[in-house]
Amino acid sequence: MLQTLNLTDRPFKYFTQVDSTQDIALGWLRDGAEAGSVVICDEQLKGRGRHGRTWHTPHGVALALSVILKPTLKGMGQVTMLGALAISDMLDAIGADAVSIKWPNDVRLQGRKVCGVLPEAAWDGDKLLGVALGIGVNVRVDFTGTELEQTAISIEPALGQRFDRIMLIDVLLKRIDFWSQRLGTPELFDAWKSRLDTLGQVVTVNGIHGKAEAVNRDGALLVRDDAGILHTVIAGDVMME
Ligand code: BT5
Repeated sequence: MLQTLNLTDRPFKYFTQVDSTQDIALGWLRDGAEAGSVVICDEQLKGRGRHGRTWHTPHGVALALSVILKPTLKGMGQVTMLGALAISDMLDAIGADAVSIKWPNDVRLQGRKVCGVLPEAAWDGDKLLGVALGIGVNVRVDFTGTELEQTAISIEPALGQRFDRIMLIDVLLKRIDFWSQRLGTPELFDAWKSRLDTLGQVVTVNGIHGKAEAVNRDGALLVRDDAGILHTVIAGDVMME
């Protein structure tokens, strides 16, 4: 019941049901929303992931929000890292263990996806207006019998405890503010890198099979294939063995 949400320190829009918080946030950005503004909802009908995929957000059992950021062009490359880090910090704060980030944008709890991060930019010609950082977190989503049963997880069953979604949003927004002030810094990059569970693993990504050796400063994954050639992977879905 997010109706009781009281965010006095930032502009926000709240909806019980919306197609996607990203659409609202991108429209708001074009209408001049300030950095830190947030769109929150209880349910999404057309929640989206990357490449037009669907993000599952049933009523009242998840966090679905879009935070407006105004990064510099240099900081843009770290917005996904920022989202994944802030969520990881929130999970730490509520006592979760086995929290990790699967390159590039999945936050995992006990090896399963608990959260997805989707940054989308709004431009006016070649001028960057800002970024809508979409975040979906499973709080008590029941995946039983769905195609996500083996890969997804929710916070409450994992921790065996009930959590107030407003409290979670409050902690999360504070961590987003913290990392927003550090966009473009080695501190943010190092914190993100230290949480990756992908490095050192044998992976398949974009048809390349090999060892995930490192990430570069732009967040790209460096994979050495079985013939010894090093590939720089900018985007893709990693399968780990
Ligand atoms: C993501 O995409 O992980 C980004 C998800 C961002 C969602 C937020 S919610 C607030 C804001 N408004 C939006 O409309 N979106 C953002 P991707 O890496 O492409 O992963 C998508 C895939 O994750 C799907 O194809 C499913 O396999 C899986 N998936 C869908 N819903 C899930 C869920 N609730 N928990 C775990 N996995 C899920």
